[in-house]
Amino acid sequence: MDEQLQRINSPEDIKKLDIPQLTQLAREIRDYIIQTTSETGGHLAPSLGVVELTLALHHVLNTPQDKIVWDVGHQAYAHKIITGRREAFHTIRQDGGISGFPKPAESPYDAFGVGHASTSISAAFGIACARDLAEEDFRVVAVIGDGALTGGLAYEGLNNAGASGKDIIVIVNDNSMSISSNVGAMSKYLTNLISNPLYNKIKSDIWDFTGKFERMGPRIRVAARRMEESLKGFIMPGVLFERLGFRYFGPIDGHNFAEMLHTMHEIKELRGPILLHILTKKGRGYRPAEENAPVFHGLGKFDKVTGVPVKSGSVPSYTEVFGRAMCDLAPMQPRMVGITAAMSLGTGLHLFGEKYPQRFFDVGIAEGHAVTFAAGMAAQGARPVVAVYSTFLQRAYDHLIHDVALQKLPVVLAIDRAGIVGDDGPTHHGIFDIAYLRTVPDLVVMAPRDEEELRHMLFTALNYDQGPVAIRYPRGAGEGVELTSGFDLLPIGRSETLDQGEEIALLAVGHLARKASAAARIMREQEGVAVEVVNARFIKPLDAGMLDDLAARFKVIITLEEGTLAGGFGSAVAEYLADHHTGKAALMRCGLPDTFLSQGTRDFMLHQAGLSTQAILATIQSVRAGLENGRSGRIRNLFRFNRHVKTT
Ligand SMILES: Cc1ncc(C[n+]2csc(CCOP(=O)(O)OP(=O)(O)O)c2C)c(N)n1
Repeated sequence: MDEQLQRINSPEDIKKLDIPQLTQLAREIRDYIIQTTSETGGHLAPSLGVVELTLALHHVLNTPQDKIVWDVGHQAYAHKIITGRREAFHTIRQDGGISGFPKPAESPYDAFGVGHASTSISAAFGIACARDLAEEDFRVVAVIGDGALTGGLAYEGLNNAGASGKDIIVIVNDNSMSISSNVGAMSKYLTNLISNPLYNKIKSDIWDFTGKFERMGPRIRVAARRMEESLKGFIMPGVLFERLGFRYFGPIDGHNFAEMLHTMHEIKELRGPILLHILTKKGRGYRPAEENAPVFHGLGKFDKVTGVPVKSGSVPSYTEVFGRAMCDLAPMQPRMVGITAAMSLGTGLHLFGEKYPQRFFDVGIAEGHAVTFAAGMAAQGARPVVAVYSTFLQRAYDHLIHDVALQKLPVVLAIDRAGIVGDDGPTHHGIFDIAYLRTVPDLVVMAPRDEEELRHMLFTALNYDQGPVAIRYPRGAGEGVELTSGFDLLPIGRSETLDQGEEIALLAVGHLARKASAAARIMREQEGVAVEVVNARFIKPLDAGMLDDLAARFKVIITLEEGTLAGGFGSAVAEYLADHHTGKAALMRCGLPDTFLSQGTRDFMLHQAGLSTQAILATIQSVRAGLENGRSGRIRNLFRFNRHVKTT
């Protein structure tokens, strides 16, 4: 490690540095972030873009008494490095390591926990109000990107905070990018502010000029302010932030220390809601990231020299198969449209968008809007497919119930990253969707056993017109099965038996059906024991006939799901068995415990949770041992032994 960075143990050390030293430190921090993320993966481009901003904030503010609330938090790597986590930085996003996002439990400098977008202004305003009630005195700064500013929550925060007159600073980090290019009217508005040099020139001239008459008291500043107001009304297309109650500063160059420090020192002393608009370059200082910010937004390991991502095998991901199936189905379904909330790359919908731009809608980081927008389209006869990550669909729960399901509108939800996502950790695991979806009336919920079945499910969903359909599938590579070119219509609510057996039945959701089948094969080959395996296919409606049959024929039914056990698929089966008093089978539920899971690799975490092939095998063997001993109580205890999951 080079000179400056080695000496930075806390933000106190930053305050002593002059601009050349800060510039040197910024360079070293960038190198350190690039080197580390090339080995661990992570959110590289966002973090490189805010190095100067981070140093300037800690230079001017008195952290941690003053609070910095990062939006999304994916850009906080430099913040972590200079707030005592320099040595731990190489463990970022790994099992037992530091989080990839701000986490108050990790450091007092992380004022608010985050991972989802657009929360910073609301949270910062809450902190400001609590501060004032307690008659405390510190500054609160929300740092929000132009992408996160497309989320409705950001406006709720601005609206509330602006009218309050309370002391709060919002910094808009404008790099014109969300993950992909930013979209929407606000993005255009910000661009307009940047490209209005006349206003900016006159404005800074006025402030420079009046600044020279400081001793003449506030009167001249008041006059200048009036001039600025009328100037804005005259020259600018709108003074949105000012009308919302914020005093607007900027745009300034977010990589220029002199300008940043000067402006921040000035606004730090001002009272009331302040909005500072800074311009930055995403991926700044690393050419591959500057040139391809969408790919370098968040990625796995890569070659630091060439910038080429390390390839992770040749099996196509569920995401890719979904994206291609959308393209294949488009000619057959002329009214089908694809909708994403700023995640076209992540969900694979960009493939459809490139081929059918008229039928592709990126609505910004606005999941609730995406779902209601889809409802509107469906009400008018279109066949919308909303491609969304499980964790972000949480934002759209009321929209799904009130706007979609209640009206039985045929909206398809393609839910990617359902289950454990791995290194992004607890803010991003998609483990609640089974529990929150299966309680919605008239919603069909499916999970494919492999990427080929995903194609058939998408086809089935688009041919079902009785109401909405959700299809949940996991992160990462598919199962490597052969992909056909045709599409099959699956009977709604009908499961599929993969293996015949006796005594023990495994009833599995999604890809776990294949793992269960692999475990059953080992049992058959090594121990001569036949275990029944059923691919549930439908989480809702349940296959009642299949459940009656299993309950009548088996001693133990084991449900397997990559989702929270509380309220999950196993709970649905338990409810059915209890309500229908069917059979005598003991039911065991295998899934994720009622806790926020930590981070690590997906395979490792699945294994810890008892959901790998080996762990399922161990469970079958334990249950068999329990059955042989005739101690049913022991079966349950043995079952618990698999769940050594790490929590947050
Ligand atoms: C509710 C929600 N939806 C989607 C995402 C995924 N996501 C993470 S960062 C990001 C783009 C953020 O853009 P911006 O705020 O401009 O920050 P930048 O990465 O450009 O610095 C998106 C869509 C998220 N974190 N939260």
